[in-house]
Amino acid sequence: MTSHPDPAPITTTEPEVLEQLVEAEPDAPLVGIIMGSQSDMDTMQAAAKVLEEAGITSEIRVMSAHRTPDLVADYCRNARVRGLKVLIAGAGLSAALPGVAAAHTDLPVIGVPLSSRLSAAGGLDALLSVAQMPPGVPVACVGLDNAKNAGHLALRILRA
Ligand code: RP5
Repeated sequence: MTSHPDPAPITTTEPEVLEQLVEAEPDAPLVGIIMGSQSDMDTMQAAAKVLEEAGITSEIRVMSAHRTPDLVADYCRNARVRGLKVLIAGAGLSAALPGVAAAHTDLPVIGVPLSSRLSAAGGLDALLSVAQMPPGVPVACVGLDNAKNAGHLALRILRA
């Protein structure tokens, strides 16, 4: 049997605590939406729209697991203490961003594989990169370019 190191301990936010947080800082973002390139923005904004329509504040940042790795690590390591509850991460090609985000935080990470113009296989490369995470470091992978579902899943997590 193969053994894997234990993942970081999981902590949960009670719904009442979430409500108190929203009441205390109504405009504080609860969801961080990150993406590997400015070219991902049009697709990823669908997640922010779903959240906005539900009255949930999000923030959007461009950062790349390959081009700006230190920025990604800093952002994800500080996400919980800044009050974020869920991260949504979109990337195309060798889409490392969602997995790297999950490596640096124990918040739930929703990955959005994106069909880049340079994809070798119509986005399948990104889909597999996001979905095929090693045991203990989960990423919830939605469908190709389906940032809208990432927004809906984030809402369900916040309301769980
Ligand atoms: C990925 O490479 C990005 O997430 C984007 O989907 C893709 C292409 O990036 P650009 O060349 O448009 O910046 O890292």
